[in-house]
Amino acid sequence: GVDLLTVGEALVSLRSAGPLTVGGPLTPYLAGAESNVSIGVARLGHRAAFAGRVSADELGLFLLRQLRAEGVDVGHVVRDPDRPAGLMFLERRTADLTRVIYQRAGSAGSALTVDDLRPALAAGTHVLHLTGITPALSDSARAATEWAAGTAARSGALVCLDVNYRSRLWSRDAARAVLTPLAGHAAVVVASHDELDLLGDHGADEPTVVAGLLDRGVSTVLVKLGGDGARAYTREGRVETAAVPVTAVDTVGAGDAFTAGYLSGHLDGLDLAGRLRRAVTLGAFAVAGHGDWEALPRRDELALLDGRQSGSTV
Ligand code: KDG
Repeated sequence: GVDLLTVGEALVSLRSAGPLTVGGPLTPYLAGAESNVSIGVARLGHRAAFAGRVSADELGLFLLRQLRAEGVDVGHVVRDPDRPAGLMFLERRTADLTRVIYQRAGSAGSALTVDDLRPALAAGTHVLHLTGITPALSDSARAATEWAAGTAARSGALVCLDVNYRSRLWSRDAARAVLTPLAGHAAVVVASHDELDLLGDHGADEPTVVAGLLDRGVSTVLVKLGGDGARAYTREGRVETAAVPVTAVDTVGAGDAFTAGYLSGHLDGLDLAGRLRRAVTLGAFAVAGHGDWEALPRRDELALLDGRQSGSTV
């Protein structure tokens, strides 16, 4: 077994440094919220695995190579000879506005099935991490996500669900109809403030949604507040943490880093304040560097941003 298993679609992301132009550079990276979390956790020394379906061509191999290089176990990834890799274009239109274009309909990752996940779940994991992206990809991917959440929860694993609402994949109403019941399998639910009403009644406020989740057996609800830090709710009450102050250069992947930090803290047996502290620390690393996950710390770097002066040399 492993410490953490994530399930989802790993994507080839093609990033431009400026507006898309003929002959301009597009640089390939590995992206995907769930694989980002597996890398964040693996960099901190935990045993992390990623399961899903990738294309059998060079692009699928590219994804597997990056994951292996980061120490993520990909032994249960299914190679699909008939479907292409999911693509994501990130067009840096202005310094702080990046446009996203997906080309993932009909991709290998979106064809995920329950059977694809049986070996990874049977191998065992302490933590299963899922996001609300995967069930938006196809009916079979939704069924696979629901099956994995239920199976892992029944086996005693800690199930973590990050809402990760993607408006380019489904409507808020469609997301709410799937994610509200799915959250009932999770012990940890992660959302940004504006995603909370996808976990309860339309328009419900934060206290109402949180109370509903805690009633349905969720033990911890984490609300990400970006530069304002995060709030955590449990049956014992509410804990808040400020963000670690850094110069943000790229916010993509910050939420995944936050979740990776929280789950690493869980695996290390930290208390709630310690888990939150690690979550905001990884979020800070993610926004302070370019790329979805490239800037995430190794364990010996966790204290690098503590008490930092701007422009300091270490
Ligand atoms: O969290 C970062 C993700 O948004 C990115 O890696 C791509 O998974 C992705 C998605 O579906 O948007």
